[in-house]
Amino acid sequence: MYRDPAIRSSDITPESVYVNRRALLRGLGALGVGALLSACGVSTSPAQDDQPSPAANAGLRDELGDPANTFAQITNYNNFYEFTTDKEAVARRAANFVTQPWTVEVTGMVRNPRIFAIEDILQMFDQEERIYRLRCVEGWSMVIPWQGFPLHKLLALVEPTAQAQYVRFETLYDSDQMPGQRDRYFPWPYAEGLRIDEAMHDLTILSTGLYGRTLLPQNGAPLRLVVPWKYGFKSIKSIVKIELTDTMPVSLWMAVAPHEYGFYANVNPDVPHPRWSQATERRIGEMGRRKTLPFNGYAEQVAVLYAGMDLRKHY
Ligand SMILES: Nc1nc2c(c(=O)[nH]1)N[C@H]1C(S)=C(S)[C@@H](COP(=O)(O)O)O[C@H]1N2
Ligand SMILES: [Mo]
Repeated sequence: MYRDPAIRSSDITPESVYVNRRALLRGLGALGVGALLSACGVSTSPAQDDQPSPAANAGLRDELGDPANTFAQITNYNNFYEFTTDKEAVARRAANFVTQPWTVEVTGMVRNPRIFAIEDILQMFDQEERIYRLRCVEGWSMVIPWQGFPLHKLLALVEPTAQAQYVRFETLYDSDQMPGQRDRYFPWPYAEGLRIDEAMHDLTILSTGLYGRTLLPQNGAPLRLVVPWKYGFKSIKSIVKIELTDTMPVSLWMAVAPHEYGFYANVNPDVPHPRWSQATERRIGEMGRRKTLPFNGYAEQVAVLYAGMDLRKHY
């Protein structure tokens, strides 16, 4: 179980810095002078890693009014099996993960296959803030203020062909850096997939940071997927390859336990995991449990994608 570390007084200032920085960025957006400022040498790119981390949650809430989890919670309770299956040890084990240089290959059924350097990705797409709930299939959840950009913006650049019906994502394979990949039980590298309409949905983002800071290794640096209406395992970390295809991708979890983890993995309180109920969840930092919402609270935006589908069959 995660325990909140004691808050030091030295952590108080950074919170106000973060809030002020957000206000500044909002102001810039409203005035549309972001480009002008860049030309003047004022950077609007994500903060560097030497910036102190926010102390509490900077007063942030999601659209349902739920307060954001703290930076400490989000960066010290993680699932990233490439490093360890111990959620509270991922941060330490991943600390020296090398994310530079880093490239992302976007290929398959596209007109313009392309290899992006991570610097290009950061520079080409405006980094938006998206405060999303993350619901792990294990029954815990958090609220995370991501920075990132919609996946559809990247896909538009490579121009998927008419045959492309799915998108497949792959994590880096490097068992020297990721000792968990020596565990022969799993078919590494970690892979995930989305239907093309899910991938094109505006809620689906590629994230590059959170709380105004560059993504840390434990959260999937330098680039990870975030699909907020699906169980957390769909939000694949440290992506090196994105492939457009006409065949439904087999994710790592589908390969390991197909009866427990399906392709869709939409958050659904009415469909229990074979070994536990999905009706409730434990929000990290809260006592007790809260009710799990259909599509993790995003039904209004995404239920239409699954009209006419039997969501018990397509779990
Ligand atoms: N490559 C990779 N991506 C992954 C995982 C993983 O083990 N390896 N775990 C998934 C699971 S189960 C969850 S709940 C989320 C957790 O993201 P977070 O640690 O940033 O909260 O990452 C997902 N992405
Ligand atoms: Mo998860």
